[in-house]
Amino acid sequence: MTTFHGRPDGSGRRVALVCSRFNDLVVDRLRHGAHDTLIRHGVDDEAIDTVWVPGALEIPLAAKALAGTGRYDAIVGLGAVMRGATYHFEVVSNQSAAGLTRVALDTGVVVTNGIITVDTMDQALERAGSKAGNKGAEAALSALETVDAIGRATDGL
Ligand code: INI
Repeated sequence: MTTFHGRPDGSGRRVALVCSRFNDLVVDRLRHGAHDTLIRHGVDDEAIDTVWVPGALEIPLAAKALAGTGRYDAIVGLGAVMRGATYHFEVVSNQSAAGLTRVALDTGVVVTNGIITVDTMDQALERAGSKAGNKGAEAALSALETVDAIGRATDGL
């Protein structure tokens, strides 16, 4: 039996961050966490591109366009969906997550989900660099690990 484990080694990797401006106070912290994690794991600053879109619902389409360029090893979606702010919380959170999964499956490019879904601004800030860690950093780390795991298991094919 052969077992493959990915290591979050970012050297030589190219990564795109797709960020939504809605709740950008929070999203910028997620972006910062993701960027910092990529740099600390060896991704060159020049190899990180950041694209801003209006809201979480626009993240999957931008991710799909970027995946289609063939330039990126991984794409990280970063957003914040807050229940208090909208009557269509479920739509925005479910569709943005489903959209990101679909982009990954349709394109074969690693896409990770750093879109937090919370009830309040306090909960959002907790997940954007305080008590509950930084979900942007986690999504960036997951992206590097997944790229590496798939590369090992498929021998780069
Ligand atoms: N977009 C978000 O990223 N977060 C939210 O909390 C949110 N709320 O609350 O509505 C939100 N809505 C906008 C949506 O993502 C689209 O940009 C909009 O519907 C236009 O397509």
